Amino acid sequence: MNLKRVSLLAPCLLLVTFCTSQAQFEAPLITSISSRATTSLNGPWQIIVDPYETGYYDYRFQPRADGYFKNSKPKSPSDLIEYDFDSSQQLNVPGDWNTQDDKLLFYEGTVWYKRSFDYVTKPGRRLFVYFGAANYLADVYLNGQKLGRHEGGFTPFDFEITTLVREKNNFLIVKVDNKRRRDAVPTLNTDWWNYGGLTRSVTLIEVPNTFIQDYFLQLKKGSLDEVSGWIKLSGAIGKQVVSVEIPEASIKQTITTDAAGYAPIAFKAKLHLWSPQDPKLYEVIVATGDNSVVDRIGFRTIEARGTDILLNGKPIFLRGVCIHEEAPVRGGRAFSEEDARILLAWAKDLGCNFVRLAHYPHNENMIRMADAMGIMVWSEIPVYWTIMWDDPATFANAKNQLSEVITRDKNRASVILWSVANETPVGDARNKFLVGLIDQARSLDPTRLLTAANERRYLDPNTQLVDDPLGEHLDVLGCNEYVGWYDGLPEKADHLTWKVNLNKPLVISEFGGDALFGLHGDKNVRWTEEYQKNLYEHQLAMLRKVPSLRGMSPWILMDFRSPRRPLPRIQDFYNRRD
Ligand code: GCB
Repeated sequence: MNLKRVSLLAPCLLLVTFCTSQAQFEAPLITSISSRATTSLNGPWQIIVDPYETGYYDYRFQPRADGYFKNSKPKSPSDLIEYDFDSSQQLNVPGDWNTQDDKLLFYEGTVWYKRSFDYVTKPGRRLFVYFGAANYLADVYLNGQKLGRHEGGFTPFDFEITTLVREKNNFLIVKVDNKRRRDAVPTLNTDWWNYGGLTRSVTLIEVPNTFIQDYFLQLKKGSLDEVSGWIKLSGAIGKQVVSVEIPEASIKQTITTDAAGYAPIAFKAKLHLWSPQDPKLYEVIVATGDNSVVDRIGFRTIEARGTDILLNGKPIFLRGVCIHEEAPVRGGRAFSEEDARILLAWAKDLGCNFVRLAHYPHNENMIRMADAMGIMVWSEIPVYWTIMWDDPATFANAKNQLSEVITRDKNRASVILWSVANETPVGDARNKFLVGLIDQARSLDPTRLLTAANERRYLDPNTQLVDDPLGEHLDVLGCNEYVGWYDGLPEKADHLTWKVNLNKPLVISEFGGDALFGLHGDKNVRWTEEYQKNLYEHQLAMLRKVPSLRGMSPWILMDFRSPRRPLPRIQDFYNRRD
């Protein structure tokens, strides 16, 4: 080969490689997508179940250049192509695959999703594809080109596809893999169903070249009349003028960003405060050039002082219940506004002003519904049980999931607590890992309280001690206990005293016992409603005596599927602790 030609070609090849590298499609998260110009890609998608990942790896287990993401078709009858999306099965998006096809109930592995669309982007506009969530690992391709990869099953991600989209026959292909991994977040072992798939909406977002990518507008910590935060533009060329308007409160502020499109903002505002009794939301309009976002934001403060939790400066008690993201009525992963309305209405019927959304970020409908219904929320990431505390990649993953949920929900008044972990074993590596997450949460959101659901221990047979060293770094101490279920019989609660080593509010974030709906018997017989009722009576009598108790969320609002629960006729793969 002519070497001169090679050296001339090399920069061009590099340029081509650069132009089509994944980095150009990676995009910072766009927030408040419900008030953007969007096109839904929900509905039926073609799918290929691929347990051996044949569409990704060749027979030497090397990534294939001609994987399923190419959506190849035979060009002549002699061509060998061993897959075909268009004649394959369909599944609905959003939705887990497990409950849409009996064969997939226990499936853990790869499923390829494909959806075609036409799209005409107006000149001067940019286009993004936004995924509400994909459980767990998603590799995303448009028209055969890789856009990127996202890890984490419960948080949103997006890619910019402006340069790749064409007017006709775009094909968007996503490889979704829900294999559990020891180093993942969550890890191999949980107590919930590993629902796989494109479990939340997929949306195209069209915006002008310069647009409002994100903003943070909340009452400043401790202030009832000062809003403070920031605005972030994408695609800003030089300084830009941005306005923030709250028409109902006659507020209009104008600020100028720096050259990178960022501007801090602070202004005095006399606002009707958000609370469970009166969940007031204001229309807030953020605008720049020809782009505006109209959000509905509630304003309130949340603080911890001594053992009290203060909402708008006044002590509150969190009357809660835990909820898994399990769809009411139809089962499977919940995702819709209707699912959220039903679940939260049930919580309200029980007298709740608070819900713990266990054990991972729930869909945005849930949070927005809680805003509208006046229910305070504990939001959590799946740092659950036995994470690989020493692995920097695991930490980076957890930190990223935390950052994504905070980015998505930081303007929601209902969210009062970020929880960084559930029932994790005390130890140096774990403490360091979790303190790292707490620092990250505080740096992204200085307004909310930090918590975690910790375990407790026996100081002596009659004394429960809450003294997890993580407590020092938290604002609210969360604690799970199963006295009367995993820990003795219900009556055991009668002679237990609680000691807490820190002068901070305590929330009993889980307690309870299982019962099969409709199963009756003596109160000493496990799984009966009578056992469960008796357990709650003893629990409540005990908890009433805990001086720093400022909230509780029994386990759990609704039965949920779990592979850890095989007992025939009683559990049948459901955790029955509702
Ligand atoms: C717990 C866990 C929760 C389980 C529950 C149970 O402590 O935090 O995820 O589902 O107990 O039912 O055992």
